[in-house]
Amino acid sequence: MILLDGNKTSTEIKNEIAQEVLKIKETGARLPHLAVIIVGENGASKTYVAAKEKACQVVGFQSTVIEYPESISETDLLKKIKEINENAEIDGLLVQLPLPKHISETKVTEAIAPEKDVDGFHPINVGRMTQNLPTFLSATPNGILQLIERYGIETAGKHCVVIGRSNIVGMPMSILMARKAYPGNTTVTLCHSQTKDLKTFTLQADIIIAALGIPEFLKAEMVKEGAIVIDVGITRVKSEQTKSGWKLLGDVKFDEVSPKCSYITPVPGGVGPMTIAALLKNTLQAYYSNNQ
Ligand code: BQF
Repeated sequence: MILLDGNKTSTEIKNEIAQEVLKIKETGARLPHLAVIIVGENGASKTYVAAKEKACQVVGFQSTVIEYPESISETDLLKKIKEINENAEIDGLLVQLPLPKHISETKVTEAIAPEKDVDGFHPINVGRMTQNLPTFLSATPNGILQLIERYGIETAGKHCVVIGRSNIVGMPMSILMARKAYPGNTTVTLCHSQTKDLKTFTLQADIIIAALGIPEFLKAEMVKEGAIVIDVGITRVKSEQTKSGWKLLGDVKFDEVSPKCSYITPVPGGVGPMTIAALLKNTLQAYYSNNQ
């Protein structure tokens, strides 16, 4: 069993980006700049935004975090997005999800200029992804592809079972793994909450991407010997073992599944850090494509 180390791989990617930033600095040009908007007091969201801000600092990007109270109106939020869209000094913009119920995530997503949409959530960018056109691949799927690529894992002709059909992970992942590309060229089965007898599918999988958001859902009896397992789950549960009082659980019962795997991602330290690295990659891509 080989551990797909997201901490190590994301550090490598961040080092490469930091090198690029040094080259940019030498030319005297302005630096890549990511703006993040966060609304309300969701603890997990705050952690994620802090991780993104820290990562920008590590590679030498400029970053701006804009915090609004839960009470901000949709109109005011959309106004701010428009202002950032028009700000030539900012390359990438993301609005941390989820948003409070009185704000439409669809309207917000569609308000972000597609060329600054480093999360790749705008319908234009999702459409471009499905057609294999240049775009921003959303951070989690992009991070997973990076991990597969950097470990040199063969994918062509394999059977990839994706569990979960969210707009953020399952749906794009299924499309990306079916693309005529590397990583890709797999035969994809997209399973979800209405799938009957899920186990018959997962047992046939060479690659399983678990993105359903149910902690420790995937058990050893559901996995074929030698399978590659990518765990996208990150549910925070209370724990007495950690200082913070929290621990992260994946969608995979790691202790029993990992001995059967050829490769598997841990949680934490697997897909999570790759998501952050992919966001930085997208921001650098936005910088280059909007700047020349
Ligand atoms: C790790 C996210 C669900 C909903 C919205 C490192 C992150 C997580 C885990 C992180 C995530 C998940 C992010 C680890 C960003 C990934 O060490 O395992 C980093 O910060 N993520 C997000 O911004 O929004 C989410 C998951």
